[in-house]
Amino acid sequence: MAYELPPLPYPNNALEPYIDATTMEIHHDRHHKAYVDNLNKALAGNAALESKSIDDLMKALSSSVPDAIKGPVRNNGGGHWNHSFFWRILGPKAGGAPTGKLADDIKAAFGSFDDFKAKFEAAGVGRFGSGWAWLVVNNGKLEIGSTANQDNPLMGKGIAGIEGTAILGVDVWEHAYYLKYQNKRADYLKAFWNVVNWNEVAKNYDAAKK
Ligand code: MN3
Repeated sequence: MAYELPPLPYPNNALEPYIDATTMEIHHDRHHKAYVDNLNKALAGNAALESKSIDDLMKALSSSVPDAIKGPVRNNGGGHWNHSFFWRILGPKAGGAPTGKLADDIKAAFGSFDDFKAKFEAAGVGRFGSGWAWLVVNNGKLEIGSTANQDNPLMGKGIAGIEGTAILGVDVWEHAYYLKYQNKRADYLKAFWNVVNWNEVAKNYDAAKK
């Protein structure tokens, strides 16, 4: 069973004015689609890997994916997982601040919500080239990190440099922001907070803590 491009859970223009409709259309319909297509090409004929969920494929990257296709699976499988995750933690009429246990634990871990945002933005700005910034639950604790290219925490520390369960992430590839923000990645990251779907992040947090 081949991997499939999930539909965006809202219209292309739903995140305006913070993320523009053209960026969303190209990002989902072309970039994400290309990761899915190239992942399927890389796995063609390997029924055992093709039948895994994308989560399990990421976790199996270091142990079960043959060296001959490890590079393409890392890049394109990572691209598929990361973008599928990203669309869900964004939303229209979103933003604001988390509530409840997640809000309390962010405050305990980082000092305040504003301190957390500053540290998360710094992780995104500080990632040289293309990659992602993440908020993960690692051994029950909230941590901020970043990965290069399409790596993600599920791949494990040996590959991605960080580990844990991602509950929030932001794409800092230029394709995610260049049309509207040009070279100003920091401005894009500040605008990102207006479209974070904290209900979904809280669900991710609850699941990660189980
Ligand atoms: Mn992207």
